[in-house]
Amino acid sequence: MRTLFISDLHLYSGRPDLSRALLHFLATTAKECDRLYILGDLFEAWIGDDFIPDDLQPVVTALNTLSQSGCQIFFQHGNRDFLIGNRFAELTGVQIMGDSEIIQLASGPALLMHGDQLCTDDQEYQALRQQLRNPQWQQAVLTKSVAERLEMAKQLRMASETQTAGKSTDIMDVNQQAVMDTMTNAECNLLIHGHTHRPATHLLEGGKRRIVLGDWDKSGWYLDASEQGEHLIRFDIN
Ligand code: LP5
Repeated sequence: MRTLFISDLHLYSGRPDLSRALLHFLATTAKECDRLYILGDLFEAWIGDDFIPDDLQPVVTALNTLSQSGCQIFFQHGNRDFLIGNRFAELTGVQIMGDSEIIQLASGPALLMHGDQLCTDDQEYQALRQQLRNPQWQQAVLTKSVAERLEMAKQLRMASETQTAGKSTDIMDVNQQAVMDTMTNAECNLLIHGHTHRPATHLLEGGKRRIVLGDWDKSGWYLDASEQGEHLIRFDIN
């Protein structure tokens, strides 16, 4: 069985090259796999399934085509697209997973997360996350007009850009103790996540491994998992 993982594509109208790269990836590499896991931040900012920008429609169609062809596609929310919901799932054929899920790979169980939950030193972010992930808050937000939600997303992005510029890179990385505790509680020796945009394979104490997916920018990244092991692959976006 071949399983692929991607995350942090941050698709939006300003980067049509990233959408093109994903369409190519879905029609070629992903077409050959059995399962595709998207571990969050597929989109730069998702304000609700009732607003799908025209230039992102081909992505929706391509996901649907791939899932119809027999590849199972799974999606985990990221900190940019936590409002993706059931309508998106229906349109694309993707299955929405929980924020922390264990799956079986040939090498054993693997814990999948977006990764933002593990940045526990970033207390301002964790406080914001609690609010943004609150179901009552989300329901109230989704009753607002598209224009209001676009404005809220803009304000949030501006606040985040200002704040992250003043934070140390250590604070914005995962907390090592949180990683070890989370893996131990899940009884998994392999953790796969994105969010930090620091692609790498980390060998940890006790034979544990943490694989970090890369964001798509000048390069794209995917993890290829099969009976031959797990391989983090980089490719040129163009
Ligand atoms: O996203 P990134 O990688 O730049 O930074 C993240 C953390 N920031 C976020 C915020 C997102 O970028 C905002 C995304 C908005 C898109 C979806 C909106 C849909 C809902 C709204 C309307 C429908 O996740 C950043 C982390 C960083 O990762 C590293 O882990 O540090 O966290 C912050 O910067 C949080 C700040 O420290 C605290 C921000 C306080 C914000 C106050 C809100 C003001 C405006 C409110 C308007 C609703």
